[in-house]
Amino acid sequence: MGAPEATVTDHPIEGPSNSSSSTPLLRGGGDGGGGHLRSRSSRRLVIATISLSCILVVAFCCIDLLSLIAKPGPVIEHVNNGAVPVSSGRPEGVSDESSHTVIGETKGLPYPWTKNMLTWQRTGFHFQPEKNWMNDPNGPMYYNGFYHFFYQYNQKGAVWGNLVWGHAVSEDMVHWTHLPLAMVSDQWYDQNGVWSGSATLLPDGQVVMLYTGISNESAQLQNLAYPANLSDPLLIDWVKYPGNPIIDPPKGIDKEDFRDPTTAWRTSEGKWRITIGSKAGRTGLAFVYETEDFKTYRLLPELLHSASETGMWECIDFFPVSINSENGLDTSANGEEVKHVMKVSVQDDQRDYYVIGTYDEAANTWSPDNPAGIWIQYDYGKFYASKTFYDQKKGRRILWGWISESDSEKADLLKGWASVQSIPRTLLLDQKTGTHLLQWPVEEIEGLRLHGKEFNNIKVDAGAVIPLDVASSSQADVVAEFEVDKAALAAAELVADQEFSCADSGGAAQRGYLGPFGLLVLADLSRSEQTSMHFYISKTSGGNLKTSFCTDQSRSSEANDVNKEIYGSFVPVLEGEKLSMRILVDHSIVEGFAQGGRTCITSRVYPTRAIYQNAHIFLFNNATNASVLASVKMWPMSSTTIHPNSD
Ligand code: DQQ
Repeated sequence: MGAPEATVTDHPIEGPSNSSSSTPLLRGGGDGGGGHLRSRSSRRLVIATISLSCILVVAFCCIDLLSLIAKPGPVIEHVNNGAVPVSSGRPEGVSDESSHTVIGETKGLPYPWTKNMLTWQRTGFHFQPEKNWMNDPNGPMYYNGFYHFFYQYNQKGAVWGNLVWGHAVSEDMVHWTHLPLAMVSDQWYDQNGVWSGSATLLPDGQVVMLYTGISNESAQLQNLAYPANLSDPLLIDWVKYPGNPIIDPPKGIDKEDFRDPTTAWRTSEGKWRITIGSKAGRTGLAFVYETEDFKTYRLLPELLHSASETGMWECIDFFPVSINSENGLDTSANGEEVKHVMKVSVQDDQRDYYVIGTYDEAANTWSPDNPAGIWIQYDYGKFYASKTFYDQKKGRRILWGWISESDSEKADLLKGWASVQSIPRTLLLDQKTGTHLLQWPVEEIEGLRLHGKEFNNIKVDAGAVIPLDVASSSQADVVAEFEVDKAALAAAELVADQEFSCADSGGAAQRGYLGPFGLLVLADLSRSEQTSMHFYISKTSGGNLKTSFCTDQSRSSEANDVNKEIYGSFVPVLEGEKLSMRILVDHSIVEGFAQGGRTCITSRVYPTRAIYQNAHIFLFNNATNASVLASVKMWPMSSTTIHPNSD
């Protein structure tokens, strides 16, 4: 590891330049469930610009659907910097899978992308199908020596539609072999799409897959599938249960608002429960069904949870985390040393929110620990429809998330693919804060690190930008720590900003007393293009210092038809902790993890110049009064091996 070779320039960062054989399942049974709503909770949820706050107002009581719809609800504030959402063609009434904001396309000025530029955008170590459109992760699991990954896939093109289940296997979640499609639309109940679902491993080794089928009449119906041959470790062939569908939408619920069954958890009585997302009016709902054989289900009278004014809940995830161990927990774990996490994917804003809480199995309800019900985003950038699974091989819980594009659909068609999956992340309760989860790239990814470089204790003066002497950083794993000058921190109490929000800030170009400072990645040498990952320290009205972790995409590309938002959020920094970030750069995707993964941001950026050998990394400090001491480790990353489907 060499000493830093650093060049200091004294000009601050400028603002944007422009700106059927079957495996038997447990006992057979009769008809599927049905039923009606009885208990409801009314909640007041306030989602502030960056972190989402849910204020629970009251009372569970027996009321009907209509009164539920009439309840007051939360306010969701959208931040899109005035840009215009553009649809990728998904029909009305269901979520717009690519509700990204693009700029120039709406002005009829598509950017003249070259083949060279578009080719560079494809990732080196993130999971992608060989071509075409992908969205949600489905049914991830570890089974008989292989990690299985299924995903929403359009085999007919690089736009949303015609959804079936793609399938790939891996021994390490890094190197993948693509397999034939696991499930296609071949039944009346999934004729219009094989939508998202989850896997459950039964104690006797059987595998249960539950998914939503879109019927010939556009109804969202829940279905059961299972491997045709359990002794095939690749689980190539899947069988749809002849008694499908197993669950219809409940009475009073729109047939297009009922989807995405979760992994099942086992109750103390030995029954299994799943939750399914829905909505009534603007109230997001989590229905719970109980089953003994996965063929017949009973709708439980209580909702697991609900929140007014949140709209449709997609891809709910519900799982336990340990309060005192570093190990992940099987989905059925419960007890005094366990907390339960509820994650909902809010269709309206295409973001994933979680809350840590307590599950009362007897009452079949879950409630947030914090009475104010603070909802936190898994990721403050592009990260949606995520799903966890318990990896019994290594005793950990793994999170996968869909990272959509934020360029134009035209560009996606040109490059022939759209969407990436996040690097799988190990998920743990942050025992220090108790309020956050820690997300961290699976350790296997470190096997891709090539010869690294280390830069220790580099003083970055206020206003300085320092290039790091590393080879091209199109594929890199970067770990950085920052210490802010103590005198400046003390003096800041007098002058620092009252309130700060990444999205409303000037990004990396802002000049504040204590920031921003951090890293610029995917930057060409003249920094005509750059993407920041930075910290900004501000003073709250109570007089405390508050740290935000942000990314600034406003100068990430010369192209005019890509998203250039500034994202980010507050990150808790505890007494004695240094500020730390880890960044995975992989061509058009940049994943950032602050303070061990308490706050995460994923960006999709599409540089036109800072590509191939012209992608560099800089340290920067745009504070007006504070210097920072930075230490950086950086590894170029090799590419994963992807074996094509040889079918
Ligand atoms: N995507 C799937 C749905 C799910 C949505 C369809 C979330 O099952 O609700 O592709 O992205």
